[in-house]
Amino acid sequence: MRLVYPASILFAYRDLAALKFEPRWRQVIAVIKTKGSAEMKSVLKSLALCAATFALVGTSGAQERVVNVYNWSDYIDESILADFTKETGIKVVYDVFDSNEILETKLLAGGTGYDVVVPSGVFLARQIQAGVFQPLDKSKLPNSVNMWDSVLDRTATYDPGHKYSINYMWGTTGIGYNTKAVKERLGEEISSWDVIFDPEKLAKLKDCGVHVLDAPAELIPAALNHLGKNPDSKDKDDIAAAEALLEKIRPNVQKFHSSEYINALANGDICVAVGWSGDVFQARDRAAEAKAGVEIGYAIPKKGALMWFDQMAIPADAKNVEEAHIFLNYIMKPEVIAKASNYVFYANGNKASQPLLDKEVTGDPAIYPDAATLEKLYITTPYDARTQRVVTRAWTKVKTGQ
Ligand code: N2P
Repeated sequence: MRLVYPASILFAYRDLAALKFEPRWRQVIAVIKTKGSAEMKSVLKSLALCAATFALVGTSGAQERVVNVYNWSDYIDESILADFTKETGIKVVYDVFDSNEILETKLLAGGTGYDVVVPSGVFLARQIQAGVFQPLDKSKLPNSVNMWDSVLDRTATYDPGHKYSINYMWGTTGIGYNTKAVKERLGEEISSWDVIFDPEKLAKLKDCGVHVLDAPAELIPAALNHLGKNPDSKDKDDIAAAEALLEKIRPNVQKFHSSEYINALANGDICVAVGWSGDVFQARDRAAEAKAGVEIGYAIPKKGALMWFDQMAIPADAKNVEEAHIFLNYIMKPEVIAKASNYVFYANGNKASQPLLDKEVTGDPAIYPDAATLEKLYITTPYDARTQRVVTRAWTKVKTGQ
């Protein structure tokens, strides 16, 4: 148990300790020790014991409370972290990643040092099976009442009963593009995956720069969907067909990377990126701020796109479990998560936050999909270990050609 003593007591102890070393007090103590009555000596002993106790408790009480958070890059308004510390006294050590695979490798190895991590639902599901997380103490999460049924129903596929996770944000995997550069080369804006998966079309964009997410669990389903197959297929022949299609596009892809495309799009360094909805909108925002004439669009292609859910969970070996719960509960405050969504342009799973969202966010069907958009979105389920090996091999071949 950690005791936090009021500052006044700690200061009194500090003054007492300082007095002890004053020459005058040293003399008094020496006199009591040699000539004092038994009663005086016992008072002195109690005082010394008191001081020692305060010294011990004082040190641990002054220890900083902390929560170590590992989240996706470009995924929060950092003033939220400062506000959290101001409100709770808990410092946030915030670290970022841009790939579920990287997070998963760390989680499976254990001892990450993180107290809160944010895998996508598909990955969370198999990490739960692997015993990577601890069950949430729901009594410490009263703000769960703010969550949205429609997202809870979907995320229950990955975490039944939401025993281990809360939703942070959700979004889609589509195509971000420089409207002018694409129009110049293709004569039209982007509305279909053909632009990516038809090598002839993609070749026309090669000169202005193409990035693709380094996310096999999202690109293989996108390729399967384009081929008219089930995007969630685990069939190895289907995966081989997706691999063959992806290999054909590689010569026109400048980079497989999952976060550089935001600035690259915004600066006009690339003209197309298979990317995540909110990230592309952040690129659009950065481009507008730079006022260099770059305009960015985002397409959820007409044949469909992946809808994913990023879930906050607490690793089984987290050290600051109490603080992690306080953090999760804070994130579920409507005004906090609304601030986050307004900043990163991703939808969240918090119903009570909706009246606080900017119109630009709620009114955009590429962020909060309307019924027609929702119809086009598909979800996926986890790969079993064997299929995962096939997918990992396929992806290495796609990226390296070997
Ligand atoms: C944030 C990207 C998170 C979406 N930059 C991927 N799940």
